[in-house]
Amino acid sequence: MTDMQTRAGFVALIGEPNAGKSTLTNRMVGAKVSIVTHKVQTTRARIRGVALEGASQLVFVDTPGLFKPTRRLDRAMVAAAWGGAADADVVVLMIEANRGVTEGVERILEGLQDFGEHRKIALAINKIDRIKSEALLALSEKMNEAYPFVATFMISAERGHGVDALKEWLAGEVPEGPWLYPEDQIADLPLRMIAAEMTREKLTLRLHQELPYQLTVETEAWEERKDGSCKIDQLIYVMRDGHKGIVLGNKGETIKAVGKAAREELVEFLGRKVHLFLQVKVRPNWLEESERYDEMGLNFKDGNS
Ligand SMILES: Nc1nc2c(ncn2[C@@H]2O[C@H](COP(=O)(O)OP(=O)(O)OP(=O)(O)O)[C@@H](O)[C@H]2O)c(=O)[nH]1
Ligand SMILES: [Mg+2]
Repeated sequence: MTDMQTRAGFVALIGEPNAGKSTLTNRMVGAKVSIVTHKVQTTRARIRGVALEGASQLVFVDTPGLFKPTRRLDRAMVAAAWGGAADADVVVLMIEANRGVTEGVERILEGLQDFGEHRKIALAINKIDRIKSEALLALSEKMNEAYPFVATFMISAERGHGVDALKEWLAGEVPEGPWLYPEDQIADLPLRMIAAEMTREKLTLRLHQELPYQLTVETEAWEERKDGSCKIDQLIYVMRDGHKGIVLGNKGETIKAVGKAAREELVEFLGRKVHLFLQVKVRPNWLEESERYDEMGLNFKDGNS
């Protein structure tokens, strides 16, 4: 038997916030490497998840949603998303079937005009479980009139419909060459960052309105213990005293519940016992501190207006 020619490359997933990019990344990888919530702007930096398909290694680059930025953080997120697309071998634009061609999608299509020539850009219409097939065909036609996508896929990242076909296609599109990561690696993100993200996901799910957008989580210390468990200390930065009170909750019950949920997920991810300690700090100006961006995996200067 002859050895199969291996292939490997980067596949960037771009799209509006909430399109399902992180859900698709996790499904492709077969594990939760990127956090998911029903709220917009969940992902803040590029998250790499690694998947195998036949002889191809696909490095999925989950990116922050593309939207009209106002704050420094927003601008840095949008820059990170376009940067991820620029570095990729294949770009997949994800849109939500049930929302159609929104203003946000139109803005992204405009962005692709400047950027797209000589690049492989495919379209994935996601959440097809939410729309009738006639409407889906019309949407696909409209999108392909607006931009010459090299291929179009109709998928449900959550339920898995159409995902295998997309994966197989991608496997043939990445360039020939050796694999970029060891066979058993599924993510390229420091563990301390993954751990911080898990806590941020639980906070985002539990806190209302603007609060999730005004906090950040950092892993301060990670201690491996002799009994095989690990002790993780994390800091939650908020902007105001009032926010600290909300994150703590009545008698500390909110932060307790967040800690419990995050710890359970960490145990599953790491496969061992975890002691997680959360502390809330008021830091009114954290959105303007470059160190915070380094911790998030973002470029502070990308946020310059
Ligand atoms: N019905 C349905 N919901 C989906 C599907 N895919 C994702 N979702 C939901 O859509 C919401 C957003 O999913 P995410 O994966 O966080 O979206 P995202 O594009 O990464 O969002 P940002 O990180 O904010 O840019 C979540 O509530 C998902 O469960 C799908 O195929 N069908
Ligand atoms: Mg996301």
